[in-house]
Amino acid sequence: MTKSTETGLLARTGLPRLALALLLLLPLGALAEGPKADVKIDNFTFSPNTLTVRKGTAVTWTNHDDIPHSIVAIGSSMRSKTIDTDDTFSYQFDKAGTFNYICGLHPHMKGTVVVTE
Ligand SMILES: [Cu+2]
Repeated sequence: MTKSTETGLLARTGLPRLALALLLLLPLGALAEGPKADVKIDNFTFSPNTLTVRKGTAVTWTNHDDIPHSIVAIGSSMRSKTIDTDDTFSYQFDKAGTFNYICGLHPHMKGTVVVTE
């Protein structure tokens, strides 16, 4: 008798605890994610061509062309591998400043990321 009562109590107290744990985990997960922004590569053009983001933003480039591209920053270490069709490259900007970049395969393709404090 006592055993089944205990099990019933556990079932009753266990569920709210699980719900509470999930509620606590969700905001933490959202914080870890941080802000995000996207740049499309389409028809040999970065869009938006100049992207302005807050410090800490992860920018993702997606290649919509049927030929590969890459992202090579001028004067900084950011450099992607070759981005094939429908592939992406992400980079988190942790410093404020203006980051000019080109496509490593087509250097006439130019873009800018402005990172604000
Ligand atoms: Cu290219």
